[in-house]
Amino acid sequence: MRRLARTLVGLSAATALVALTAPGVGAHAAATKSTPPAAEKKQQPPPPPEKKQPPSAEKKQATAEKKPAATAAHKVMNIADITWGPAPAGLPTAAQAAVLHGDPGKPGMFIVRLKAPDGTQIMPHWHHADEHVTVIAGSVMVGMGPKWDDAGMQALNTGGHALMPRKQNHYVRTKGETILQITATGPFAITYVDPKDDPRKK
Ligand SMILES: [Cu+2]
Repeated sequence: MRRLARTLVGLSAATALVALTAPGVGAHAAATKSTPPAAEKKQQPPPPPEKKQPPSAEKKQATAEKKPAATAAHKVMNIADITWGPAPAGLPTAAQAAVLHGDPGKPGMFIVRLKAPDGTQIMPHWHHADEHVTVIAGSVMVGMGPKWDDAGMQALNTGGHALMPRKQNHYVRTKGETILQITATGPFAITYVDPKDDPRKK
């Protein structure tokens, strides 16, 4: 019994590690771990440190973890799984888009990827919501303000992140084939400072 209790302590301490290292199981556990700890605590009684066999303790935890997973389906997507389509109207026609999560046209958080060839420009524009831009591949030059100004642009490289606050005018130009990930809250729209720059009006 004493040996079992020690094993259990070791097991619970190791659980977090297993969640990070075990493939498949790890992805699921990592996703459910994002639930606020307080909420998780309410639903899940603290794991009894004694009397339980390791397998049943594990089973109990797995059952508890299924609850938050019901609100958002478990999803694993690699870059090869992404299906590209035409970019939404309002963006340069050379760009392609893929929705990873949510729907930019509806209320709520969404994640979209944009792929564009070298030299693609999105002229000064703004949005009604904060726009988080993460560079997945390639890089972009980013500028702020209502008028395009090469001298004021900053490089945002692969792996970089930028926040364009709501109503902040901004503009970008890709360097090399670039993939951007856009995270924002819908319904999302793009408004050009100069309507003549709007591809929908060309
Ligand atoms: Cu923008």
